[in-house]
Amino acid sequence: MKKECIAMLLAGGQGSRLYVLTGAMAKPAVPFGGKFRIIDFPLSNCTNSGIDTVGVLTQYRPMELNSYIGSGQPWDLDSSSGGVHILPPYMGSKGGTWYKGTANAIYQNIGFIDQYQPEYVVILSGDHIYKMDYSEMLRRHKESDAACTISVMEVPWEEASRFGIMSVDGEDMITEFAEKPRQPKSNLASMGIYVFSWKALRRYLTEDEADPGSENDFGKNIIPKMLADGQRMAAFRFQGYWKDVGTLTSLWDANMDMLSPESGLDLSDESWPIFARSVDAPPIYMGGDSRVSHSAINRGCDIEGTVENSVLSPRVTVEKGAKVSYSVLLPGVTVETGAVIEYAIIGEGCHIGKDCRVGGAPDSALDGKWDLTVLAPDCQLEDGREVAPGIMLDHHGKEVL
Ligand code: ADQ
Ligand code: ADP
Repeated sequence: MKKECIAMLLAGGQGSRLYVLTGAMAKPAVPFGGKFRIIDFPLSNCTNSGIDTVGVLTQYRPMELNSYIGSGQPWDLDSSSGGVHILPPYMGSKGGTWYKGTANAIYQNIGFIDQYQPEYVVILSGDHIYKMDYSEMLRRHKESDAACTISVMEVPWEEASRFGIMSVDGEDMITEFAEKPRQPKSNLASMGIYVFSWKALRRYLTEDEADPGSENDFGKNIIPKMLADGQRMAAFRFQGYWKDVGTLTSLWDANMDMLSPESGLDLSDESWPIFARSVDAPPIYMGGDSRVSHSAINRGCDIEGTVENSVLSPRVTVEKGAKVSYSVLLPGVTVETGAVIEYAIIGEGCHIGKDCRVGGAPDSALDGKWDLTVLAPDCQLEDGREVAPGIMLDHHGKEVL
């Protein structure tokens, strides 16, 4: 069946910079904001933008992601004429092969895309927190008669070398592009979100595969090649909140941003809902001595202690006299009596024993920069354990790094 536009969501990266949090699951499956997984954002954006056909390219530890996506019903992506399709790497007769770069992942799924004979393909990343109307980007693509449109935003100069960086002309058509340049010439950054005319992309993917020197990556190979060939490449300026949550600090930041409307990340906006597969759990219980402020608390939580400036996923228990502040607690964490958690990300199912001290306040000597404390899922801390700021523990409670 024919579709004007379909989306391909790259959800296969290892997410090694999230360390222990992605030991057992792909980055897009990591819980976010007490209620969501990271992948809820691009999937919901697709639905809200009127894209009803999405291929999700998985690779690294896909099980959790597969079962989370299921039939796609929470995002209204379970229609029989389109829907969400999980696309694992092709298993050849000699066993499985990993996708090489991001372009190779799409190349291996040309057959899937061709079924829909699309005019346009939107390429998305599985690790961004943002709300974007892809139909506006598609309009820009058509109006500028481009082969490729890249969504862009200005980033702080000191961060520019982490991104694809471009220069544009008076019409915002791209004139130069450099993937993660050491000496950035501008601070106009690629958000890694692309619209391609499928005919053009199909040809470039095929050519790129035939080049043994290529890393088969969009940013390193496909975009520079198209530009060098004089293809029309448009920039689409995005206004709004966007964060690549590929690092622990950025993941923590985005969770905190959710608590402050000034950040621009508003998840209560009914015109652009972010859908999630919700958990069945009893209502939140807050005991007589509980104190909760400036926090997001999800279902099934049982709070007897103090919670400030924190995000609590489902089924978190904070016992009497325990205190949690500036932290993100993933599902099923228990914090026993007298324990204190500050500036930390606590993995799923962790158990924090009585009177433990985990993390600490920012050191003013570090000029407002501090290291988060991070616990791997299922880590059990014995009573009274101290875990200093900036320490990461694996699921045995041993220090990592
Ligand atoms: P990076 O952030 O480095 O740069 P990249 O590692 O290419 O992005 O990953 C993009 C997405 O694809 C991620 O969601 C990742 O999980 C997924 N992915 C990676 N390899 C994959 C594979 N083989 N199969 C399936 N999925 C895979 C890109 C651009 C930059 C831009 C930034 C913005 O290259 O130009 O500035 O995104 O974040
Ligand atoms: P990070 O940069 O935090 O490691 P990414 O998700 O951006 O995380 O992935 C980094 C790179 O690792 C990607 O280019 C991806 O292709 C590669 N990669 C992902 N999974 C594997 C794997 N299982 N084996 C080898 N490389 C992988």
